[in-house]
Amino acid sequence: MDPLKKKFQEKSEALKVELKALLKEHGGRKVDEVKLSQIFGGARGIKTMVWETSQLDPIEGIRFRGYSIPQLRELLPKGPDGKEPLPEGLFWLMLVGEVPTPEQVTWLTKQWTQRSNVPEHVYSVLDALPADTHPMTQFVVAINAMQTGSVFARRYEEMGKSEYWDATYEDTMNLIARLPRVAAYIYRRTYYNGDHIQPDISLDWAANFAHMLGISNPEFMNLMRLYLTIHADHEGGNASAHTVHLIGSTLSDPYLAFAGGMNSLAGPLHGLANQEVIKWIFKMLDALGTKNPSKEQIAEYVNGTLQAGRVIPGYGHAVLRRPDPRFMAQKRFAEDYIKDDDIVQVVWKIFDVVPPILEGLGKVKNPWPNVDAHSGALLVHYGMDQYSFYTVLFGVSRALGVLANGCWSRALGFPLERPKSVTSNWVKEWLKENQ
Ligand code: CMX
Repeated sequence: MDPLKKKFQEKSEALKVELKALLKEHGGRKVDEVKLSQIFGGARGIKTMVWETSQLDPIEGIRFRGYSIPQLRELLPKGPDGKEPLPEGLFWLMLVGEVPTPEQVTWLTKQWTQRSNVPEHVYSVLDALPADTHPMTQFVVAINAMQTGSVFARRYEEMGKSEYWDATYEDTMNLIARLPRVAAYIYRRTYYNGDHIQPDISLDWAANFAHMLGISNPEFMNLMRLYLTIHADHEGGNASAHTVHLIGSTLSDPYLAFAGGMNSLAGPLHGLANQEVIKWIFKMLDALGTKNPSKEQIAEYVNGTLQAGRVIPGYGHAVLRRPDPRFMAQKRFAEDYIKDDDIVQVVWKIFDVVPPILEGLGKVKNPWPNVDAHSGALLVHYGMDQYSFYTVLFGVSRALGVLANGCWSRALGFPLERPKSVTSNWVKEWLKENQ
Protein backbone atom coordinates (compact mmCIF):
# COMPACT_ATOMS: atom_id res chain seq x y z
CA MET A 1 0.00 0.00 0.00
CA ASP A 2 1.35 3.49 -0.84
CA PRO A 3 2.54 5.59 2.12
CA LEU A 4 -0.18 8.26 1.86
CA LYS A 5 -2.92 5.66 1.61
CA LYS A 6 -1.45 3.77 4.57
CA LYS A 7 -1.37 6.95 6.66
CA PHE A 8 -4.95 7.74 5.66
CA GLN A 9 -6.09 4.24 6.59
CA GLU A 10 -4.50 4.46 10.04
CA LYS A 11 -5.87 7.93 10.77
CA SER A 12 -9.37 7.28 9.46
CA GLU A 13 -9.73 3.94 11.25
CA ALA A 14 -8.71 5.60 14.52
CA LEU A 15 -11.17 8.47 14.07
CA LYS A 16 -13.96 6.07 13.12
CA VAL A 17 -13.55 4.21 16.40
CA GLU A 18 -13.37 7.47 18.35
CA LEU A 19 -16.49 8.88 16.67
CA LYS A 20 -18.47 5.73 17.31
CA ALA A 21 -17.82 6.03 21.04
CA LEU A 22 -18.43 9.78 20.97
CA LEU A 23 -21.80 9.39 19.26
CA LYS A 24 -22.82 6.56 21.58
CA GLU A 25 -22.31 8.85 24.55
CA HIS A 26 -23.29 12.25 23.13
CA GLY A 27 -25.42 11.53 20.05
CA GLY A 28 -28.50 13.10 21.67
CA ARG A 29 -26.87 16.48 22.39
CA LYS A 30 -28.26 19.58 20.64
CA VAL A 31 -25.74 21.65 18.61
CA ASP A 32 -28.04 24.05 16.80
CA GLU A 33 -31.50 25.55 16.55
CA VAL A 34 -33.18 26.34 13.24
CA LYS A 35 -35.15 29.51 12.63
CA LEU A 36 -37.89 29.82 10.05
CA SER A 37 -35.86 32.52 8.29
CA GLN A 38 -33.03 30.00 7.82
CA ILE A 39 -35.36 27.44 6.24
CA PHE A 40 -36.41 30.06 3.70
CA GLY A 41 -32.95 31.63 3.55
CA GLY A 42 -30.80 28.99 1.91
CA ALA A 43 -30.05 27.12 5.17
CA ARG A 44 -27.41 29.75 6.07
CA GLY A 45 -25.40 28.77 9.11
CA ILE A 46 -27.29 25.58 10.02
CA LYS A 47 -24.82 22.91 11.14
CA THR A 48 -25.74 19.85 9.08
CA MET A 49 -22.61 17.99 8.06
CA VAL A 50 -19.11 16.97 9.04
CA TRP A 51 -16.30 18.18 6.78
CA GLU A 52 -12.80 17.24 7.85
CA THR A 53 -10.50 19.10 5.48
CA SER A 54 -11.16 22.76 6.33
CA GLN A 55 -13.35 25.09 8.37
CA LEU A 56 -14.46 28.66 7.66
CA ASP A 57 -14.55 31.41 10.24
CA PRO A 58 -16.58 34.51 9.25
CA ILE A 59 -13.83 36.85 10.47
CA GLU A 60 -10.58 34.93 10.01
CA GLY A 61 -11.58 33.15 6.82
CA ILE A 62 -10.58 29.67 5.79
CA ARG A 63 -8.35 27.38 7.85
CA PHE A 64 -7.15 24.14 6.30
CA ARG A 65 -6.75 21.62 9.12
CA GLY A 66 -6.40 24.59 11.45
CA TYR A 67 -3.84 26.50 9.37
CA SER A 68 -4.55 29.91 7.81
CA ILE A 69 -3.36 30.80 4.30
CA PRO A 70 -0.43 32.99 5.54
CA GLN A 71 0.66 30.16 7.87
CA LEU A 72 0.52 27.65 5.05
CA ARG A 73 2.63 29.89 2.84
CA GLU A 74 5.35 29.51 5.47
CA LEU A 75 4.81 25.84 6.30
CA LEU A 76 4.07 23.99 3.06
CA PRO A 77 6.89 22.82 0.78
CA LYS A 78 7.37 25.32 -2.05
CA GLY A 79 8.21 25.34 -5.75
CA PRO A 80 11.85 25.21 -6.91
CA ASP A 81 12.44 28.96 -6.34
CA GLY A 82 11.11 28.65 -2.78
CA LYS A 83 8.40 31.29 -3.19
CA GLU A 84 4.90 29.83 -3.46
CA PRO A 85 3.43 26.70 -1.81
CA LEU A 86 2.83 23.51 -3.77
CA PRO A 87 -0.82 22.40 -3.91
CA GLU A 88 0.39 18.82 -3.50
CA GLY A 89 1.36 19.77 0.06
CA LEU A 90 -2.08 21.14 0.83
CA PHE A 91 -3.73 17.97 -0.49
CA TRP A 92 -1.50 15.88 1.79
CA LEU A 93 -2.36 18.11 4.74
CA MET A 94 -6.10 17.99 4.03
CA LEU A 95 -6.10 14.23 3.54
CA VAL A 96 -4.12 13.15 6.59
CA GLY A 97 -3.92 16.26 8.77
CA GLU A 98 -0.11 16.55 8.75
CA VAL A 99 2.10 19.12 7.04
CA PRO A 100 4.16 17.01 4.61
CA THR A 101 7.93 17.02 4.20
CA PRO A 102 9.44 18.10 0.85
CA GLU A 103 10.19 14.41 0.17
CA GLN A 104 6.56 13.43 0.73
CA VAL A 105 5.44 16.17 -1.65
CA THR A 106 7.94 15.03 -4.28
CA TRP A 107 6.52 11.53 -3.93
CA LEU A 108 3.00 12.88 -4.45
CA THR A 109 4.00 14.87 -7.54
CA LYS A 110 5.45 11.66 -9.01
CA GLN A 111 2.32 9.69 -8.13
CA TRP A 112 0.11 12.16 -9.91
CA THR A 113 2.43 12.19 -12.93
CA GLN A 114 2.24 8.38 -13.10
CA ARG A 115 -1.55 8.44 -12.86
CA SER A 116 -2.11 11.30 -15.31
CA ASN A 117 -2.91 9.47 -18.56
CA VAL A 118 -6.35 10.47 -19.82
CA PRO A 119 -8.17 7.80 -21.87
CA GLU A 120 -8.32 8.69 -25.58
CA HIS A 121 -12.11 8.57 -25.70
CA VAL A 122 -12.27 11.57 -23.35
CA TYR A 123 -10.50 13.70 -25.93
CA SER A 124 -12.82 12.35 -28.66
CA VAL A 125 -15.85 13.25 -26.56
CA LEU A 126 -14.49 16.79 -26.11
CA ASP A 127 -13.69 17.09 -29.80
CA ALA A 128 -17.30 16.21 -30.61
CA LEU A 129 -18.48 19.38 -28.85
CA PRO A 130 -18.65 22.71 -30.70
CA ALA A 131 -15.41 24.63 -29.98
CA ASP A 132 -17.38 27.51 -28.50
CA THR A 133 -19.03 25.31 -25.83
CA HIS A 134 -18.47 27.00 -22.47
CA PRO A 135 -15.29 25.55 -20.91
CA MET A 136 -17.18 24.60 -17.73
CA THR A 137 -19.61 22.54 -19.81
CA GLN A 138 -16.65 20.86 -21.51
CA PHE A 139 -15.02 20.26 -18.13
CA VAL A 140 -18.10 18.54 -16.73
CA VAL A 141 -18.52 16.43 -19.89
CA ALA A 142 -14.85 15.35 -19.70
CA ILE A 143 -15.09 14.41 -16.02
CA ASN A 144 -18.19 12.32 -16.71
CA ALA A 145 -16.45 10.73 -19.71
CA MET A 146 -13.52 9.75 -17.45
CA GLN A 147 -15.96 7.96 -15.13
CA THR A 148 -15.57 4.86 -17.33
CA GLY A 149 -12.32 4.33 -15.41
CA SER A 150 -13.81 4.62 -11.94
CA VAL A 151 -12.31 2.06 -9.57
CA PHE A 152 -15.20 2.63 -7.14
CA ALA A 153 -17.86 1.92 -9.79
CA ARG A 154 -16.01 -1.17 -11.04
CA ARG A 155 -15.48 -2.61 -7.56
CA TYR A 156 -18.88 -1.69 -6.14
CA GLU A 157 -20.48 -5.07 -6.91
CA GLU A 158 -17.88 -7.04 -4.99
CA MET A 159 -16.66 -4.75 -2.21
CA GLY A 160 -18.01 -4.30 1.28
CA LYS A 161 -18.63 -0.99 3.02
CA SER A 162 -15.30 -1.17 4.84
CA GLU A 163 -13.49 -1.01 1.48
CA TYR A 164 -15.29 2.05 0.05
CA TRP A 165 -12.55 4.39 1.24
CA ASP A 166 -9.90 2.40 -0.63
CA ALA A 167 -11.65 2.65 -4.00
CA THR A 168 -12.51 6.29 -3.30
CA TYR A 169 -8.84 7.04 -2.60
CA GLU A 170 -7.81 5.45 -5.93
CA ASP A 171 -10.39 7.45 -7.89
CA THR A 172 -9.42 10.64 -6.03
CA MET A 173 -5.73 10.26 -6.88
CA ASN A 174 -6.41 9.36 -10.53
CA LEU A 175 -8.93 12.14 -11.04
CA ILE A 176 -6.72 14.86 -9.52
CA ALA A 177 -3.78 13.61 -11.57
CA ARG A 178 -5.76 13.89 -14.81
CA LEU A 179 -7.63 17.16 -14.30
CA PRO A 180 -4.81 19.51 -15.41
CA ARG A 181 -4.43 17.54 -18.65
CA VAL A 182 -8.14 17.69 -19.37
CA ALA A 183 -8.39 21.37 -18.44
CA ALA A 184 -5.37 22.29 -20.58
CA TYR A 185 -6.85 20.30 -23.48
CA ILE A 186 -10.08 22.29 -23.17
CA TYR A 187 -8.14 25.57 -23.06
CA ARG A 188 -6.04 24.80 -26.12
CA ARG A 189 -8.96 23.46 -28.20
CA THR A 190 -11.16 26.41 -27.29
CA TYR A 191 -8.71 29.28 -27.78
CA TYR A 192 -5.72 27.89 -29.73
CA ASN A 193 -7.32 25.81 -32.46
CA GLY A 194 -6.44 22.51 -30.81
CA ASP A 195 -2.71 23.24 -30.83
CA HIS A 196 -2.01 21.03 -27.79
CA ILE A 197 1.10 20.97 -25.63
CA GLN A 198 2.48 17.71 -24.25
CA PRO A 199 3.09 17.51 -20.48
CA ASP A 200 6.54 18.08 -19.01
CA ILE A 201 6.87 15.35 -16.41
CA SER A 202 9.84 17.05 -14.76
CA LEU A 203 7.50 19.74 -13.40
CA ASP A 204 5.26 19.81 -10.34
CA TRP A 205 1.47 19.50 -10.74
CA ALA A 206 0.74 23.24 -10.98
CA ALA A 207 3.78 24.18 -13.07
CA ASN A 208 3.05 21.38 -15.53
CA PHE A 209 -0.50 22.68 -15.80
CA ALA A 210 0.84 26.18 -16.61
CA HIS A 211 3.17 24.61 -19.18
CA MET A 212 0.33 22.66 -20.86
CA LEU A 213 -1.81 25.80 -20.93
CA GLY A 214 1.01 27.36 -22.93
CA ILE A 215 2.15 29.95 -20.36
CA SER A 216 5.54 28.77 -19.19
CA ASN A 217 6.56 32.06 -17.57
CA PRO A 218 8.05 31.11 -14.14
CA GLU A 219 5.97 33.82 -12.46
CA PHE A 220 2.79 32.33 -13.93
CA MET A 221 3.89 28.92 -12.65
CA ASN A 222 4.15 30.48 -9.21
CA LEU A 223 0.74 32.07 -9.65
CA MET A 224 -0.72 28.65 -10.52
CA ARG A 225 0.93 27.11 -7.42
CA LEU A 226 -0.68 29.78 -5.25
CA TYR A 227 -4.00 29.84 -7.12
CA LEU A 228 -4.46 26.06 -7.00
CA THR A 229 -3.62 26.09 -3.29
CA ILE A 230 -5.93 28.86 -2.11
CA HIS A 231 -9.01 27.78 -4.11
CA ALA A 232 -8.83 24.16 -2.92
CA ASP A 233 -11.44 24.05 -0.16
CA HIS A 234 -13.86 26.30 1.74
CA GLU A 235 -15.46 23.91 4.24
CA GLY A 236 -18.46 21.80 3.27
CA GLY A 237 -21.49 24.04 3.03
CA ASN A 238 -20.61 26.00 -0.12
CA ALA A 239 -22.64 24.92 -3.13
CA SER A 240 -19.99 22.94 -5.02
CA ALA A 241 -18.58 21.15 -1.98
CA HIS A 242 -22.02 20.38 -0.65
CA THR A 243 -23.06 18.99 -4.04
CA VAL A 244 -20.06 16.65 -4.13
CA HIS A 245 -20.86 15.58 -0.56
CA LEU A 246 -24.52 14.95 -1.35
CA ILE A 247 -23.89 13.00 -4.55
CA GLY A 248 -21.10 11.01 -2.90
CA SER A 249 -23.48 10.03 -0.12
CA THR A 250 -25.55 8.08 -2.66
CA LEU A 251 -22.39 6.05 -3.42
CA SER A 252 -22.13 7.57 -6.85
CA ASP A 253 -18.40 7.34 -7.53
CA PRO A 254 -16.02 10.32 -7.10
CA TYR A 255 -16.12 11.17 -10.84
CA LEU A 256 -19.90 11.55 -10.87
CA ALA A 257 -19.88 13.39 -7.56
CA PHE A 258 -17.16 15.79 -8.65
CA ALA A 259 -18.86 16.47 -12.00
CA GLY A 260 -22.00 17.42 -10.09
CA GLY A 261 -20.01 19.79 -7.91
CA MET A 262 -18.56 21.42 -11.00
CA ASN A 263 -22.06 22.06 -12.37
CA SER A 264 -22.68 23.92 -9.17
CA LEU A 265 -19.41 25.84 -9.32
CA ALA A 266 -20.47 27.04 -12.78
CA GLY A 267 -23.16 29.33 -11.31
CA PRO A 268 -22.54 33.11 -11.37
CA LEU A 269 -23.22 33.45 -7.64
CA HIS A 270 -20.48 30.88 -7.00
CA GLY A 271 -17.38 30.02 -9.07
CA LEU A 272 -18.45 31.71 -12.29
CA ALA A 273 -18.10 35.02 -10.42
CA ASN A 274 -14.39 35.05 -11.34
CA GLN A 275 -15.27 35.41 -15.04
CA GLU A 276 -18.06 37.87 -14.20
CA VAL A 277 -15.63 40.12 -12.30
CA ILE A 278 -13.20 40.59 -15.15
CA LYS A 279 -16.03 40.90 -17.68
CA TRP A 280 -17.55 43.62 -15.53
CA ILE A 281 -14.17 45.40 -15.20
CA PHE A 282 -13.54 45.28 -18.96
CA LYS A 283 -17.06 46.60 -19.61
CA MET A 284 -16.50 49.40 -17.12
CA LEU A 285 -13.18 50.41 -18.70
CA ASP A 286 -14.84 50.33 -22.11
CA ALA A 287 -17.75 52.44 -20.94
CA LEU A 288 -15.45 54.95 -19.23
CA GLY A 289 -13.03 54.99 -22.16
CA THR A 290 -9.94 54.73 -19.93
CA LYS A 291 -7.62 52.10 -18.43
CA ASN A 292 -7.02 54.35 -15.47
CA PRO A 293 -10.42 55.38 -14.08
CA SER A 294 -10.70 57.63 -11.03
CA LYS A 295 -12.39 56.38 -7.86
CA GLU A 296 -15.28 58.77 -8.58
CA GLN A 297 -15.77 57.24 -12.05
CA ILE A 298 -15.69 53.73 -10.57
CA ALA A 299 -18.22 54.71 -7.88
CA GLU A 300 -20.58 56.05 -10.53
CA TYR A 301 -20.28 52.83 -12.56
CA VAL A 302 -20.85 50.70 -9.43
CA ASN A 303 -24.00 52.66 -8.64
CA GLY A 304 -25.19 52.15 -12.23
CA THR A 305 -24.72 48.37 -11.90
CA LEU A 306 -26.69 48.34 -8.65
CA GLN A 307 -29.45 50.52 -10.09
CA ALA A 308 -29.79 48.05 -12.97
CA GLY A 309 -30.67 45.45 -10.30
CA ARG A 310 -27.40 43.56 -10.66
CA VAL A 311 -24.87 42.42 -8.05
CA ILE A 312 -21.27 43.65 -7.95
CA PRO A 313 -19.39 40.47 -8.85
CA GLY A 314 -16.58 39.45 -6.50
CA TYR A 315 -18.11 41.20 -3.50
CA GLY A 316 -20.15 39.71 -0.68
CA HIS A 317 -20.16 36.25 0.84
CA ALA A 318 -22.62 33.92 2.49
CA VAL A 319 -20.31 33.32 5.48
CA LEU A 320 -17.33 35.71 5.45
CA ARG A 321 -17.65 39.10 7.14
CA ARG A 322 -14.16 40.52 6.35
CA PRO A 323 -12.01 40.76 3.20
CA ASP A 324 -11.44 37.20 2.06
CA PRO A 325 -7.90 36.01 2.97
CA ARG A 326 -7.82 34.41 -0.48
CA PHE A 327 -8.34 37.89 -1.98
CA MET A 328 -5.58 39.19 0.31
CA ALA A 329 -3.22 36.37 -0.73
CA GLN A 330 -3.69 37.31 -4.39
CA LYS A 331 -3.23 40.99 -3.54
CA ARG A 332 0.05 40.09 -1.84
CA PHE A 333 1.10 38.18 -4.96
CA ALA A 334 0.28 41.20 -7.15
CA GLU A 335 2.23 43.49 -4.78
CA ASP A 336 5.24 41.17 -4.98
CA TYR A 337 5.23 40.61 -8.73
CA ILE A 338 3.10 43.03 -10.76
CA LYS A 339 2.08 46.01 -8.67
CA ASP A 340 2.19 48.48 -11.59
CA ASP A 341 -0.22 46.49 -13.77
CA ASP A 342 -3.16 48.63 -14.97
CA ILE A 343 -5.92 46.13 -14.19
CA VAL A 344 -4.38 45.31 -10.81
CA GLN A 345 -4.49 49.02 -10.00
CA VAL A 346 -8.16 49.11 -11.01
CA VAL A 347 -8.92 46.08 -8.78
CA TRP A 348 -7.32 47.85 -5.84
CA LYS A 349 -9.31 51.03 -6.49
CA ILE A 350 -12.51 48.96 -6.65
CA PHE A 351 -11.49 47.50 -3.27
CA ASP A 352 -11.49 51.07 -1.88
CA VAL A 353 -14.72 52.13 -3.57
CA VAL A 354 -17.17 49.21 -3.39
CA PRO A 355 -17.37 48.31 0.36
CA PRO A 356 -18.75 51.69 1.53
CA ILE A 357 -21.29 51.71 -1.32
CA LEU A 358 -22.51 48.20 -0.48
CA GLU A 359 -22.58 49.08 3.22
CA GLY A 360 -24.74 52.08 2.34
CA LEU A 361 -27.38 49.78 0.82
CA GLY A 362 -28.07 48.57 4.34
CA LYS A 363 -28.88 44.99 3.35
CA VAL A 364 -25.58 43.46 2.21
CA LYS A 365 -24.17 41.40 5.07
CA ASN A 366 -20.60 41.41 3.80
CA PRO A 367 -19.46 44.37 1.68
CA TRP A 368 -15.91 43.00 1.27
CA PRO A 369 -14.24 41.31 -1.70
CA ASN A 370 -14.22 37.53 -2.01
CA VAL A 371 -11.70 35.26 -3.75
CA ASP A 372 -13.06 36.02 -7.21
CA ALA A 373 -12.48 39.78 -7.07
CA HIS A 374 -8.74 39.52 -7.73
CA SER A 375 -7.95 36.41 -9.74
CA GLY A 376 -8.87 37.74 -13.19
CA ALA A 377 -6.46 40.69 -13.00
CA LEU A 378 -3.57 38.31 -12.25
CA LEU A 379 -4.49 35.94 -15.05
CA VAL A 380 -4.91 38.71 -17.61
CA HIS A 381 -1.47 40.05 -16.73
CA TYR A 382 0.16 36.78 -17.77
CA GLY A 383 -1.81 36.56 -21.00
CA MET A 384 -4.83 34.52 -19.97
CA ASP A 385 -7.56 36.95 -20.96
CA GLN A 386 -10.04 34.25 -22.03
CA TYR A 387 -12.20 34.74 -18.98
CA SER A 388 -14.72 32.03 -19.80
CA PHE A 389 -11.96 29.58 -18.80
CA TYR A 390 -11.43 30.99 -15.31
CA THR A 391 -13.93 28.81 -13.48
CA VAL A 392 -12.20 25.69 -14.84
CA LEU A 393 -9.03 26.78 -12.99
CA PHE A 394 -11.11 27.16 -9.83
CA GLY A 395 -12.56 23.69 -10.44
CA VAL A 396 -9.17 22.00 -10.87
CA SER A 397 -8.16 23.42 -7.51
CA ARG A 398 -11.46 22.63 -5.78
CA ALA A 399 -10.95 18.95 -6.61
CA LEU A 400 -8.21 18.78 -3.96
CA GLY A 401 -10.49 19.60 -1.06
CA VAL A 402 -13.77 18.04 -2.04
CA LEU A 403 -12.20 14.75 -3.13
CA ALA A 404 -9.94 14.50 -0.07
CA ASN A 405 -13.02 15.06 2.04
CA GLY A 406 -14.90 12.41 0.02
CA CYS A 407 -12.28 9.89 1.15
CA TRP A 408 -13.10 10.79 4.75
CA SER A 409 -16.86 10.54 4.20
CA ARG A 410 -16.53 7.00 2.86
CA ALA A 411 -13.92 5.99 5.45
CA LEU A 412 -16.13 7.19 8.29
CA GLY A 413 -19.12 5.40 6.77
CA PHE A 414 -21.34 8.47 6.48
CA PRO A 415 -24.89 7.64 5.33
CA LEU A 416 -27.07 8.91 2.52
CA GLU A 417 -27.73 12.61 3.09
CA ARG A 418 -31.42 13.34 3.40
CA PRO A 419 -32.48 16.58 5.13
CA LYS A 420 -36.17 17.34 5.67
CA SER A 421 -38.16 19.76 3.52
CA VAL A 422 -41.52 21.35 4.36
CA THR A 423 -44.17 23.16 2.35
CA SER A 424 -45.29 26.77 2.92
CA ASN A 425 -48.62 25.33 4.04
CA TRP A 426 -46.83 23.23 6.65
CA VAL A 427 -45.17 26.41 7.91
CA LYS A 428 -48.55 28.21 8.16
CA GLU A 429 -50.12 25.27 10.02
CA TRP A 430 -47.10 25.00 12.33
CA LEU A 431 -47.43 28.70 13.19
CA LYS A 432 -51.12 28.26 14.01
CA GLU A 433 -50.29 25.34 16.30
CA ASN A 434 -47.29 27.08 17.89
CA GLN A 435 -48.64 30.56 18.66
N1 CMX B 1 -23.73 43.32 -4.92
C1 CMX B 1 -25.00 43.76 -4.74
N2 CMX B 1 -25.86 43.24 -3.86
C2 CMX B 1 -25.39 42.24 -3.07
C3 CMX B 1 -24.09 41.77 -3.16
C4 CMX B 1 -23.25 42.34 -4.14
N3 CMX B 1 -22.00 41.90 -4.34
N4 CMX B 1 -23.92 40.80 -2.24
C5 CMX B 1 -25.09 40.65 -1.61
N5 CMX B 1 -25.99 41.52 -2.12
C6 CMX B 1 -27.41 41.65 -1.78
C7 CMX B 1 -28.09 40.32 -2.07
O1 CMX B 1 -28.37 40.18 -3.46
C8 CMX B 1 -29.31 40.43 -1.20
O2 CMX B 1 -30.22 41.31 -1.82
P1 CMX B 1 -31.82 41.00 -1.83
O3 CMX B 1 -32.18 40.89 -0.38
O4 CMX B 1 -32.40 42.18 -2.52
O5 CMX B 1 -31.97 39.70 -2.56
C9 CMX B 1 -28.76 41.14 0.03
O6 CMX B 1 -27.58 41.83 -0.40
C10 CMX B 1 -28.41 40.23 1.17
O7 CMX B 1 -27.52 39.25 0.70
P2 CMX B 1 -26.41 38.62 1.68
O8 CMX B 1 -27.13 37.92 2.77
O9 CMX B 1 -25.42 39.66 2.05
O10 CMX B 1 -25.65 37.61 0.72
P3 CMX B 1 -26.02 36.10 0.39
O11 CMX B 1 -25.47 35.22 1.45
O12 CMX B 1 -27.47 35.94 0.08
O13 CMX B 1 -25.25 35.88 -0.97
C11 CMX B 1 -23.44 36.01 -2.48
C12 CMX B 1 -23.86 35.75 -1.03
C13 CMX B 1 -21.97 35.65 -2.63
C14 CMX B 1 -24.26 35.13 -3.41
C15 CMX B 1 -23.68 37.52 -2.79
O14 CMX B 1 -22.88 38.31 -1.95
C16 CMX B 1 -23.42 37.88 -4.24
O15 CMX B 1 -24.30 37.72 -5.06
N6 CMX B 1 -22.17 38.34 -4.58
C17 CMX B 1 -21.81 38.60 -5.94
C18 CMX B 1 -21.46 37.28 -6.65
C19 CMX B 1 -20.15 36.72 -6.16
O16 CMX B 1 -19.15 37.41 -6.03
N7 CMX B 1 -20.14 35.39 -5.89
C20 CMX B 1 -18.90 34.68 -5.53
C21 CMX B 1 -18.87 34.17 -4.08
C22 CMX B 1 -17.61 33.40 -3.81
C23 CMX B 1 -17.62 32.08 -4.56
O17 CMX B 1 -18.47 31.23 -4.25
O18 CMX B 1 -16.82 31.90 -5.48
